[in-house]
Amino acid sequence: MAGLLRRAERSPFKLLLSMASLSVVYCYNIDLDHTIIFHGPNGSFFGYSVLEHSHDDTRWVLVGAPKADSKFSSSIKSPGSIYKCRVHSNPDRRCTELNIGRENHRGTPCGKTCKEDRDEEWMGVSLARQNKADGSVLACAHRWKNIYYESEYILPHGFCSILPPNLQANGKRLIPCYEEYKKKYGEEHGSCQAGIAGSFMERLSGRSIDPVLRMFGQSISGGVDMDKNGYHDLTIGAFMSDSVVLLRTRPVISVDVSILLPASINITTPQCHDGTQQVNCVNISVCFRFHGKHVPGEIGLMYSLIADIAKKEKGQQPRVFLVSSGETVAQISEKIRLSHLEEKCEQYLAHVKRRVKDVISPIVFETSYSLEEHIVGNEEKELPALKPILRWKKGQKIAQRNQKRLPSGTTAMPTNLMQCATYGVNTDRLTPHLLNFCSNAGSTHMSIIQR
Ligand SMILES: [Ca+2]
Repeated sequence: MAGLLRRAERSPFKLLLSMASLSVVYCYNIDLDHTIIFHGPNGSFFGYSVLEHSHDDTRWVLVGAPKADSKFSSSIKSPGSIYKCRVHSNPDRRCTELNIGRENHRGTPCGKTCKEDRDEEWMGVSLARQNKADGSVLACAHRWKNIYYESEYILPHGFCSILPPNLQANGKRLIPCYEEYKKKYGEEHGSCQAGIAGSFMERLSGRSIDPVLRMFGQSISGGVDMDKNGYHDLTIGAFMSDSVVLLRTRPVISVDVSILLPASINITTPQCHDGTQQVNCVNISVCFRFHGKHVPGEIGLMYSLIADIAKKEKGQQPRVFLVSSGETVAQISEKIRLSHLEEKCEQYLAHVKRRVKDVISPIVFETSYSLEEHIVGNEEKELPALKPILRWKKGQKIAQRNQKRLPSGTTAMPTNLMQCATYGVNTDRLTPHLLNFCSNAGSTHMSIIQR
């Protein structure tokens, strides 16, 4: 631990980010390239506690600095303070001390047998909020003392303030361990003290956060969408370097891909010409669309269309070839740009090889894709839109094989090939087949059945 802290002092952010990257295993869509860092006074333990707060459409990072001086309590010795740091419209990442309406002299009455001593009270040792939007904030100082019986006893009751959601100075005071005329502690004292210093930490232990991260930034706060991109973000304190880091969450998008093929082709009259002779051919449409929350601008998608992938996977020659710039190829790679929910389709032509031996096994087209650039017009410099990532299901390839979109209630079987299906050839109802000897309507033909 000592070694860790020494390293932290030398290069606090590198260490913090390397630790944060450990947690990427769990939070794979946390962005580490556009961190927002707030700093506090040196040696103030700024970041000992942190809290994401939202009020009236404004987002704040609240930071406890329990060893700070307070400008609102200048005659008190380092009582600690709470800072508020605005997320938007704050290019300099400035934080200002919150006036929580405390007294500025020793011995202020706080009850019938209560006089407060705020010297080094550790205000900001813990911060918590009501679990709802626009909730109140609880800020505590566990070393606050009652000096009413000063000559006999000093009673370190601890003190909390309940701050209103608008963070104004008219909060409620709370001295949970104080009882009138009581000079000594009973058994219950331990638990009320724990409530002051430990409420936040108890809440933390319930979270499944990387233990290494917690060891470094003992404070962490989440659950609020700090940059309004539709996803909750994470704020981590690094009090040994008097800093707090806001890590934003990248949008997650899903891409819908459809590969559309005709219902069948009649091979008795080849429709295309390959330069030397007539060949059978098929038109293919590949359509793309993406959806996700709050993805402005356009995304670039790199994709490949592969013909007869099942044969290719077996190391065999494909039976159909895609036509690209006058050449026949087994695979085409291209790029497309899409905006949110906009569907774009590309048309391709494939030639069926002459004298195909295997006319039974299905012909499968596959499109694989990956995310390229994210283009946002009028880029906001302060909180730039984060590049989305593709939703990735465990064990799933980012690819789509041909399926036909059908009007609901219909079956996909082409009617003129029903008889072929009864031969038991077309068992895989989702893939097209090359078939022959389908004697339907008295003619022998070779077909691609599309399901
Ligand atoms: Ca967010």
